[in-house]
Amino acid sequence: MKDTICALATPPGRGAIAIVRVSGPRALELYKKITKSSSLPQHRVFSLKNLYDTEGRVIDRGLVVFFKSPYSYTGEDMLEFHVHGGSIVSSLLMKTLLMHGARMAEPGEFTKRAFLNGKMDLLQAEAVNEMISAKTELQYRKALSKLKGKLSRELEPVLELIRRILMEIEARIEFEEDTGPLDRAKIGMYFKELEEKIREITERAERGRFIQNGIKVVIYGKTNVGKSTLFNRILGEERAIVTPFEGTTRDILHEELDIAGIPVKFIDTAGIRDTEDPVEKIGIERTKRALEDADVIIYVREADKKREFLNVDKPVIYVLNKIDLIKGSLAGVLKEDEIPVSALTGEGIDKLIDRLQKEIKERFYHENAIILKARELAILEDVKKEIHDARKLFEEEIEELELVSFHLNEAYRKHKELLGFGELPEEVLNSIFENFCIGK
Ligand SMILES: Nc1nc2c(ncn2[C@@H]2O[C@H](COP(=O)(O)OP(=O)(O)OP(=O)(O)O)[C@@H](O)[C@H]2O)c(=O)[nH]1
Ligand SMILES: [Mg+2]
Repeated sequence: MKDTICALATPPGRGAIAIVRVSGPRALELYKKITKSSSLPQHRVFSLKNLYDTEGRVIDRGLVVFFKSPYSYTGEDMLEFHVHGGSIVSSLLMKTLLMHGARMAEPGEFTKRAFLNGKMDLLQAEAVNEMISAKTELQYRKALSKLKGKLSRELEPVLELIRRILMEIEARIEFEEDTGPLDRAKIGMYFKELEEKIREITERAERGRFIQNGIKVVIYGKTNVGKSTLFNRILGEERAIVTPFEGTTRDILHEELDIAGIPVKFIDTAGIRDTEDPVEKIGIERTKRALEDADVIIYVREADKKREFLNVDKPVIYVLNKIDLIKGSLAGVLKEDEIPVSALTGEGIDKLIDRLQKEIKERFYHENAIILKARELAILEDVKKEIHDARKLFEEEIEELELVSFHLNEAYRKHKELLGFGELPEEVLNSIFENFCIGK
């Protein structure tokens, strides 16, 4: 018989209510033991019960609800106890459940069982974790639509397209004499459609990576131009130390903001100058590394400092700072591509944020971005490669259509794996669920 598992589903510690969940074939038996009732609980109806420990002492009076298999989250018989919060009540209840033979659930084990029992596909199971871990509203929205199966539905047409080509080709392989000549134009069209679809999915998944992992905006420039002041101004708090002396910032500082739904990590760096100071030298090395890692660079300068040429293949936003010190017109000082600001007074900062928002929306955001895990992105790459190989062989008009069919079958199999169909090795499953919370 399968283990019956239990876990605290709410965060530990002080709180109004704690929820303990149970799932497995012995749920009903545990219900009877803990509530000391002989009658069966009604499916999905809360009842207020005394809950007893193994020595017959009341642990708490709490709400109990029973979900009958298969109409539960996991698809198994399930129980939920809603008891008083704090650490004692729920741990006594857990202890009692364990003494009655339940086992402590592993992280994500409830969701893993839901997946194994066909209550959701793998993408949906992962979406559960993504929803809980979401830090921005956009991450949450993406997780929600994945959970509702939208992503799975969008990925499925790829299978249909592969199937169509396979049907044409395999019919030729099997019944060569009975079928007419291969309709190359038609198959070519299917291939085009298929590759177009895969390309679209890959692009949306690439954008999804930014929504999930965020981007890095590095504030860069010479010493004393006001990088830390600007950093503080953008964050709206006195995070970095500012002094009138050159070489103030040594270590890299970072702080995250949500811009256009994307988690944006702003990074303040040590200003660039020639220095003999060993600590500052290390700081400057770190600045250079941060620059390599950046997704967007904000290059800050002040009027009497020249701009160095940045040979990078990423968006650079040029800022002229300390405009409050400039007497007379800006025209003589401001370069065409620069945004004039005063980090000290706040002047021009809204323009800088607007520009940043625009840049981020254009390069990193996608209305229909999809969020895939590294494992899934790798599978998608494989699918893409198999399809590419199949089309290439097909276009070379090779005699052995078996080879084309082989690659298409591989693509089909892998794409199914992406959707979580078929047998998945235990290690793969475990690696997917190990990052979940216990009790989910
Ligand atoms: N007037 C004026 N002063 C500013 C402005 N921005 C920064 N400062 C001043 O310039 C000096 C240096 O500012 P920081 O923000 O520490 O400069 P930084 O680029 O971080 O310097 P390092 O960390 O040494 O590279 C401080 O005295 C700031 O008050 C500004 O917009 N206007
Ligand atoms: Mg600084």
